[in-house]
Amino acid sequence: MMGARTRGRLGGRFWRRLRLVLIALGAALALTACADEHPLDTLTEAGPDAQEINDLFFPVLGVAIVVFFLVQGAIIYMVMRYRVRRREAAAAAADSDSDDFYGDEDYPEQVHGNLRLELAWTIIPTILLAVISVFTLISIVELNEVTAAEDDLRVTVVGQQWWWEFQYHLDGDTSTPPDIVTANELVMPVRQQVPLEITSRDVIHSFWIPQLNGKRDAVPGRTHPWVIEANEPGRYMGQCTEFCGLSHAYMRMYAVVLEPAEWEEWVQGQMVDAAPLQPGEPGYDGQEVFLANCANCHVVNGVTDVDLDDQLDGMDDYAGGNTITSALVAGAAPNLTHLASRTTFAGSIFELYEDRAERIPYLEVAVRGDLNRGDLEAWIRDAPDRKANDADGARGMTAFPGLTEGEIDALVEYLMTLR
Ligand code: HEC
Ligand SMILES: [Cu+2]
Repeated sequence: MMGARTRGRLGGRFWRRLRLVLIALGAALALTACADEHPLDTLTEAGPDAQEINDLFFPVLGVAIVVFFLVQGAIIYMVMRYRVRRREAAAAAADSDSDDFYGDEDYPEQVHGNLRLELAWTIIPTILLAVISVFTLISIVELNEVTAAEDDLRVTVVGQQWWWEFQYHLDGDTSTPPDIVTANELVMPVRQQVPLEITSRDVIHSFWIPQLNGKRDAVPGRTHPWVIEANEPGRYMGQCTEFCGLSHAYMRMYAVVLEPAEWEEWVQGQMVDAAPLQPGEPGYDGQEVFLANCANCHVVNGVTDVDLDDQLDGMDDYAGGNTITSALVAGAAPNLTHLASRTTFAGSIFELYEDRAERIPYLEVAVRGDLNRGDLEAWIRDAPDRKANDADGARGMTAFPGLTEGEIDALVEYLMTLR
């Protein structure tokens, strides 16, 4: 009797637990759905490569769901069909002289092995997995196919703790110094395959813009080819997807996809150096503060007088042994020549403009955008407070407790001239 009652109570607890699990699952799904207005979205592809992945993913998911319900269904059927029913158990217990409510003679027939069943559940999954692996291999080969011409745009992607640098080679030749160097926003033309060369300056990172393609690791000392392509203009979020230290979660990026004409205009704009400001010009004071405090790490083409040897002196930690081939590349910090033309900063975790920048055409944000002054000033004042550095301070931007508020205002005014 005892046994049967305990069983009944256990059953009740099981259903209560199941209900809790389902509620938690539902809440998690609901919360993740509204966590961010630009989620890292793997399910709505926005380019042919991501399409290729989802064309594989959804059929496999379908097969997996069928298998799941078949297996779980069989288990639940067995449990229900062959469970000890309370009344039977009580009767058996009454009959028996032992405490055991199920006498030995009442156990169901015990069997061992069933050749046909076992063959079936070995062969069917093997065939299933073999078929899936063939389609997977085909997809892997297709994802690696580069259809862009040799002299088309190529971008070297450099991951580092904890931001992304993009070096543009307009003629496709990655062995020469880049034409454009920018950070965190990979601006690219729509409906055109963009071949990438992915590498790292320090530890292993992984490049991932889920709406455009899968992941590819960024490994120091190696370059991994990859491609991305987008069907529609827009801003697609990406994220470092290989744990790379303290601020790994804050190592985001965007692919900014433009119509061909806008893309051309962007390229022309980025090729222009910044003109050194003269005394009396707005931003001049800020430029002075910048040259005194910031130019040993940050490059502003045409303004910072780059002596690469000086610059890299004591910066080995940053450069990670990579050969610096261009005066545009600081080897340490984002190139700020066109900072104001970007919509985000610091690994794309802060918006540079208040009003959601994608509502303004990308090429106009620097003119029409409403500066997010709070985050930018806070960043300059104390970057490690906004985004954690390594404990040894050898990574990321240093704090500037010595700058006055006036100097910070001047710096911001200067940075906003960098369009
Ligand atoms: C020790 C080197 C160093 C110095 C000095 C330095 N920075 Fe930085 N700065 C960095 C690094 C590294 C990053 C990227 C940090 C990140 O994204 O996590 C950065 C990022 C930035 C960014 C965001 C750029 C982007 O596109 O994401 C701005 C703006 C900036 N710094 C401004 C300044 C100003 C202004 C100064 C001078 C007061 C300064 N920095 C001094 C290393 C430095
Ligand atoms: Cu990372």
